[in-house]
Amino acid sequence: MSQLINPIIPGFAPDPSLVLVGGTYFLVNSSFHMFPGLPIFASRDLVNWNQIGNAIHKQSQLSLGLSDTKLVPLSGQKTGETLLATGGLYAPTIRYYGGVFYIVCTNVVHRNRLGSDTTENFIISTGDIWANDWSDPVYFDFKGIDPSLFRDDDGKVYLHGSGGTGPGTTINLFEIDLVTGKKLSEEKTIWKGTGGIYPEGPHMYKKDNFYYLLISEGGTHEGHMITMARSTAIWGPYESCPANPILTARDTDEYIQYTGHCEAFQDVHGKWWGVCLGARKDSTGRAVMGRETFLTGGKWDEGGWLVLDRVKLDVQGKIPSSGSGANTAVPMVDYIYIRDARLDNYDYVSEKGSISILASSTDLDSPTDSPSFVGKRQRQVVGKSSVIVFLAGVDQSLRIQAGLACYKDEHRYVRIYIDTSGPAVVTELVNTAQDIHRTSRHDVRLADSVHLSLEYTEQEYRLLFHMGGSDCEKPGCVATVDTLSMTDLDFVGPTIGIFAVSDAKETSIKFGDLVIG
Ligand code: 6LW
Repeated sequence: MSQLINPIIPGFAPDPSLVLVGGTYFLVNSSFHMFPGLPIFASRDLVNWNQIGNAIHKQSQLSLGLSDTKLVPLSGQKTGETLLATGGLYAPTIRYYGGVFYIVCTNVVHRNRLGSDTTENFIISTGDIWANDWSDPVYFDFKGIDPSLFRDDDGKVYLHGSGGTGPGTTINLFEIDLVTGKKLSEEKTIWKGTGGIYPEGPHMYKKDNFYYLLISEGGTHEGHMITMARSTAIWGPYESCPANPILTARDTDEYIQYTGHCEAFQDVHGKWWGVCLGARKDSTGRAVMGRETFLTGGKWDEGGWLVLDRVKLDVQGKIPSSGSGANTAVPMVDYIYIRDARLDNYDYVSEKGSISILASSTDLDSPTDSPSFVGKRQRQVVGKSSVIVFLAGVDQSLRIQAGLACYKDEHRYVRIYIDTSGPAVVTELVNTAQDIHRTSRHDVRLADSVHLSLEYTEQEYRLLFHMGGSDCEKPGCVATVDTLSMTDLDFVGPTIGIFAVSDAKETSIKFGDLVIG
C-alpha cells in the first residue's frame, strides 16, 4: 500500500525532529533568521500536519540580530561552489520527559567573520505544547551545533551534538541537568562517523540493550548521507553499521536529493519510520523549495540495524491512524518576519487580509537589520500570491517602495513593487551568490491602488501587475525569472511576503487582499 504524501512538510522545512505523545506526533524544524522561530507541527496520522505554534515566539527569548548569511567556499566540490550558511536557529531536537516537552537548539551567531561561528546552545521547555508558551532559554556550555537529548533508563539525561567546527567535527556526549543546563560529566567524543565531512545531526535511541547513534555526514547537499553506529555502553566504543550509509541520494538521479538529518521513531502501532530532510530537485538542478521534511518507512534487519526505505514522493506502508483529536491550525501562526522584527510596525486589520506596515529605511539586502517584511514560507511548488498596495493618500513626494517579494535571505530575492518616485512598477532579481542583479522598470501613472502578483512553477516565477481604478485592466506579466537563479547550496527556503521601504520616517503603507498561495 502506498500513498502520495511526501514531502510531509513542504518548503523551507529542514532538520526535522519528532516526538510522539499521547497519539499525537509533534515535529519541529530549523528556522534560521526568521521570527517566530522553530515552527511546531502536530499530526494524528503522519499525513495531515498543522502548525500549532512556534517554540521561539517572544522576542525576549533570544535575538536573531546576528544571523546573517555567510558565503562559505566549498572545498572538494565543483570549483567556485559556495554554501550560503545563514545563521540563526539550527537543527532543534524535541523530546518529552515526565510531562514536559523540551527542545534543545543552537543559535548560530556570525560574530567572527574570519574564523568560526559563535554558537549559543540552549534548552527551552513547556508543560503545555498547545498553549505556545515555551520558556526562556537556559544556555549550556557546548561548542558545536545540532544538540540532541537522550534519557537513559536510570533517568540520566545526555546531551549529544556535533562538536567543534569545520569539516572535522565529531559526535560528542555529556550528561546534562535539563533544568539548569549544567554539565554533569566531561564532554567526550563518542564517534567520528564513517569518514564523510561534517558528522552531525545525531540522535540516540536504545533498543535491545544497544545504544544506537543515528547521524548525518557528507554535508547537507550532494554528499548527504545517514549513517549509524551502536554500542552496549553509552560512552562507547561504537561500531559502525556494516551497511552504512543506511540512506543517501548521492550519486543517484532520484528526484528527491540531499536526504539526511533523520529522526527515527515508532508510530502508535510500533512500526518504525524516519523523518528526514531532502530537496525536490529537477533534472536541470532546480530545487526551488529548499530543504523540506520527508517521511520514509523503516525496519530493523536480523543483524539489529535500522533499514530505511529510499525517500519517494509516495510512502510505502500502512499509515497509522490514531483517530481524530484536537489538531487545528492556529490562525496567523505561520506569519514570519526577518530577524528581530519591530512588531509594532505591523498593524493587522483582519477583514480581507488587510495590513498596514510602517516602512523601514533598510531594505531586504540588510545582513543584520529587520526590514519591514511579513510573509509565509512558500509551501506549494505551483501557486500564486497577490496583494493590493493602496496608494490613495500616500505623499507622492516621498520615495516609497512597497510590494511583493519571494525572499530567502539578504543575498537572494525576487520582487515586484511600486516605486512612488518616477513613479514606476519595478521588478528585481537579486542573487549576490550568483552575481545576478536584474531589474526592469515600467512607468505608470499613480492610481488609488496597484495589484501585484507572483506566479510560480518549478521552473519560473512570473511577476505581474495592473493599476487599480475604474477601468481595471487584467494583470500583465512584466518579467519572468528562472527558478535556477534562486537555487543555491543553501540552508534556507523561500518565504513570500510584502515589504515597505522608505527613507521618510513614520510612513505607513496599507496592503489589502493578501493571498499567499
Ligand atoms: C544543520 C545540520 C544540517 O545544523 O544542516 O543537514 C545544518 N544538516 O545538521 C543547517 O540546517
